[in-house]
Amino acid sequence: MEKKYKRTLVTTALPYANGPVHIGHLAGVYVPADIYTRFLRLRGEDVVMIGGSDEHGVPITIRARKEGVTPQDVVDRYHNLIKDSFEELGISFDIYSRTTSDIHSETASEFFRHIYEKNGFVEKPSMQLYDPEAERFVADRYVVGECPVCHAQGAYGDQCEKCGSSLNATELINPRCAETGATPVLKETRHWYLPLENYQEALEKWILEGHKEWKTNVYGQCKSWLDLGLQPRAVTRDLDWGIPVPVEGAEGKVLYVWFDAPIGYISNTKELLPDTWEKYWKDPESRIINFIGKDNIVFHCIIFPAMLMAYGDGFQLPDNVPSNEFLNLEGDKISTSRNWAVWLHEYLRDFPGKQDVLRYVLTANAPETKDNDFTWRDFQTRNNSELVAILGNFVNRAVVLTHKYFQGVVPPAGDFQPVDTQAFDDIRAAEKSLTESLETFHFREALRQAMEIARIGNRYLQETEPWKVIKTDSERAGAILNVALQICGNLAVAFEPFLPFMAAKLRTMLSLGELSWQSLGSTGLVPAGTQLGEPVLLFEKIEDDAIQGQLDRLEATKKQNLVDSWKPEPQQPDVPFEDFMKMDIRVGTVLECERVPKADKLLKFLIDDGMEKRTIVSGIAKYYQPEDLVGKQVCFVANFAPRKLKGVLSQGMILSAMNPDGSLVVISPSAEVKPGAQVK
Ligand code: B3M
Ligand code: ZN
Repeated sequence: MEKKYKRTLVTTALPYANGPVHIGHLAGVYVPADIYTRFLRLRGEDVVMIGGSDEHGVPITIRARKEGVTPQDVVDRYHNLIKDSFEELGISFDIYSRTTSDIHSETASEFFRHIYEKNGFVEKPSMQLYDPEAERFVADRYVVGECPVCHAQGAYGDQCEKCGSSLNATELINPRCAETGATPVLKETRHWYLPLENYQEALEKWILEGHKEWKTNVYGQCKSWLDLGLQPRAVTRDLDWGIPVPVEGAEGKVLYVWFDAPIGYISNTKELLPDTWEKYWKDPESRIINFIGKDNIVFHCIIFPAMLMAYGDGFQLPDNVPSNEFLNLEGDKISTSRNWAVWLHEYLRDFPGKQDVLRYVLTANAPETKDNDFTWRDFQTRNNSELVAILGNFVNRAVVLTHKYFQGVVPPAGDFQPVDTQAFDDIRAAEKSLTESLETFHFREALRQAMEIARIGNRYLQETEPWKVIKTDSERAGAILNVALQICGNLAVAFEPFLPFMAAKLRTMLSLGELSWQSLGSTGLVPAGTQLGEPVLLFEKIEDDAIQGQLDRLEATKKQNLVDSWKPEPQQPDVPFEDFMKMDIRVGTVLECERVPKADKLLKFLIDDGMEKRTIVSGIAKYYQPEDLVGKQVCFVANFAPRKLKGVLSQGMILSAMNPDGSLVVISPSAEVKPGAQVK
């Protein structure tokens, strides 16, 4: 339900500090949250935007063990990298903190203790895998073994990466502890559970009846969880990295990362606003909006709200939890472990000064209602034919012409002619749906409407042709440019949430002061007589070689992944020795070698086989220059029935070995032998 509100708390999911952030994170959470927050600020609303790194949990310790460093080293490195790159992209957090801060561990501990003291948890024994060698409990992720589904070796206790099945560590065949190699045993442990079933009714009422306006993916996921019936959820773990469980008899136990992380929103608000944080969380006239990824929906819509209810004390539940679908990259799922991603810090290095281009492309192509694909070609096209050709071009024409004809001084407005009125009517229509789209978290559509204002500007100049009018009627030409500059002023407002770097440049060019969203549609944003700044280009064309560089890097990653994940094919069934003896494999010397016309894979060999000469065609043209093979000795199957390949009769087959990427290497004897020698 839309509610009247006085202030808004915007939170963004806390990224794990176990790696840099990539375009998937940006498109799903941070860019939309930033657009929304900037929009509210521009409207003059009271809004704070809260972010931070999630520094606990198994992903951090896995990374640390892999690299042989401490978890603290890992989170220090990535927290700073993530924080700096967000800032450079213009994600305008009021605070970006971290869950290893003192204020966070105090807040999270107090949160747990308060619920504990209200008897809000249930303490229960359970059986868990234990590493007898290291003498500690092991998380599912730390147990490896044979996948019970596809029988691949090296499946993790929580998931098989080969077939994608999600698993329980107890299902693995031949399980071993990843760290010590010991066979894990089941051992009794005790944990505290939040009895979610006690909140089932309240959650149903709040979401299913009260928040039908949430995005269908969010509402749908909540509904299916609720329909299944909620179960108690463990909120503590036997681990050594995390916030110690702050009650007696809990040695060696820490808070479950999904218990502590969302409390990070509260601690970070406290850190930002030590005196006034409570009104953002507890005043019914405040609104809380959680921007999250779709894999975090249940935690934000079911578990965290249940925690807040359990705590009580006036904590409000979120008003909306906007969540996008996933962004893919060049047709493939983004994956940190396969390095299949565009990393923000690398983008900023490779495309300096082009923060807005990424923000634009990720918004124009945002996976709002379905998974979407990021491609470098689309990135280039959107820059060159939209940002440069439509937005940049319009602003440039208006400002350059004003400099050319009026020394950069904004000429007076004339009496409006129908074409002028029409332009402003069109802008007001675009502005209306722009505002509505922003209010309802439809950022793609909002951006389209902002871009529509630039299109209106281009159409206006096309129709009014001030470069012609100036020859006969300089007053009217001035009035036309006045309108064009007012459209530029509108663009500076409309684009500020989306492309803040461009908007700042444009404001300087137009000598505009503080802007407000309410001035959108205005015909007097840039007063007559204003001296404009020097014209600067808002966007530059992106050339093919910059794009090719990115595509080459991805290609190299793909190859590397094939090599890394390569395993020998399983062995073929046994065959009798006589079958092998039927194959007549021999060594021959290459006398001639050339490409087969119109067949880009094939090479044609003339081979000295010790008897006569024979012709053999082989599909290795991609991997060899024909002249490099002349004089080499090769092995070939001599007794295949001859067959025609692209019109050439091939009398045998040259043997080669295949690399993980599919490339072929010809097999040669390790010392020279007589042509015709048999291979046995
Ligand atoms: N760190 C999961 C993620 O990065 C988790 C979000 C926490 S939000 C409180 O997707
Ligand atoms: Zn499997």
